[in-house]
Amino acid sequence: MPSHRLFIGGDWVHGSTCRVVRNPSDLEDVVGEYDCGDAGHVDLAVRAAAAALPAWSHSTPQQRFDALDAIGSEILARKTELGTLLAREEGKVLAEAIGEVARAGYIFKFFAGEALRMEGMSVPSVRPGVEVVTSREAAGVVGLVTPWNFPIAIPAWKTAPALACGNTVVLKPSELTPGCAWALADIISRAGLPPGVFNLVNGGGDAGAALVGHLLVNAVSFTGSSTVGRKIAMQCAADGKRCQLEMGGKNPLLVMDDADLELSVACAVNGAFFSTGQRCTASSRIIVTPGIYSRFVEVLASRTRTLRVGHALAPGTEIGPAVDERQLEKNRSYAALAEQEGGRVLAAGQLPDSAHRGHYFAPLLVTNDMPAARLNREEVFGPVATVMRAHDFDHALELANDTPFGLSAGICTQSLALASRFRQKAQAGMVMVNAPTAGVDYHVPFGGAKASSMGPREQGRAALEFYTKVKTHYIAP
Ligand code: UN1
Repeated sequence: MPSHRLFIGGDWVHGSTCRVVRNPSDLEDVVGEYDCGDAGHVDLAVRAAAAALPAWSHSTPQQRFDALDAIGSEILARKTELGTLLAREEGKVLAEAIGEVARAGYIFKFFAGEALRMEGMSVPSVRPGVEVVTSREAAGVVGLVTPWNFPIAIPAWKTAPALACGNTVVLKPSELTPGCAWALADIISRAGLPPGVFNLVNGGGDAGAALVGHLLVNAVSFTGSSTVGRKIAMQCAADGKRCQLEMGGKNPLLVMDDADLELSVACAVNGAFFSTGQRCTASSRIIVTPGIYSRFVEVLASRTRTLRVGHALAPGTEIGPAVDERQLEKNRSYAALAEQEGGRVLAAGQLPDSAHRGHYFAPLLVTNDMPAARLNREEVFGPVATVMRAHDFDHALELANDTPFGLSAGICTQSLALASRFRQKAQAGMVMVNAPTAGVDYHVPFGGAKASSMGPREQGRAALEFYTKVKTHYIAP
């Protein structure tokens, strides 16, 4: 099988090493071989992007619209094929994987339109006869560093606004999921963009660090761990680059006495366990008030036990494998904390018969009422959720906000008053009422409070704040 190359300056070029990706559902299926680049490849890609910037940043909005719209159409037309690739590569169950690919397609279509709407303002000047207007210009060469858990949607939601605003791009996706990024690059390579406008360098942390630290890169957008995100923030501050960071979450889902039982269980199962818990928006702390506690826990526990864990491509699978051995071990080490930290296992899912053949981990539901427990503070990134008992709404809110993170927060209640208080007081960038904490629209701002995010929001029109610079023009008669 020929290895898939890097895309630099409009050419497919060899990397320095090669990575064989295996399907985490069975460890046998070879998804593909992908070249990985090093700092030298990153340098070539950034230089190609810098050379392409003057022309692309002055291309017509129509040209950018046409390219992005065509990319979106192609992604949508191939959503089943690409969804299958995603499921094989990352282990996301097929229906969710196809949904993610469709999301990527719609993101390109949404940002195609934004290329036509890079609006400025006209403001009366304080000086007589002077006219003041603002316009938006491309931020420059942007470095995009993306994670494995949404291996096509996140590259799409950074690349599409970047290109729409006239930036040129170097994408460095996670080394665990180079296949989806490669497929996206392949589609982009056929969309008629000038060479160097979009570049792909698959690779590991060294390639990412080279990209972030490259002096010709003007802006860095990153989604991933807090540890790496903070290093990137420091590097960008030292270099004077703008940066946008989307990091972890420890998202609470509140279940109030008056909540609809079935709906709250569905929200908890979806938020905590779907996508194998591998979402920064996962509901990892489920906070429940006394009037519904025992009924809710009983139904949620029985649903947890019957979740179908298995091969991501098998019909009926609800929970796929962990992405790799490292994540599987991480899940296991947090599972071991359940009892060590004084909690109790409420329910565990069933492993499939073929569990030894993939990175499978059974969903785990644990009680732990201690806000200081590691299970209530640290992001697991696996299908592990704690159930916490709250005395009442105020206590539930206090527990919900007692975390360094602040990405997403949900409440299940039939009370408009409680929902409103929660929407006002939750320390989170996204608030969900009677909906899971995970699963967001593609055309509205995405991002968190506190340690979850830094810099301007992603997605929707808010993304333009990051990918453009404002210029103010004073025109005297
Ligand atoms: C979603 O919940 O629909 O890495 C998207 C993540 C987020 C994306 C979540 N950046 O999980």
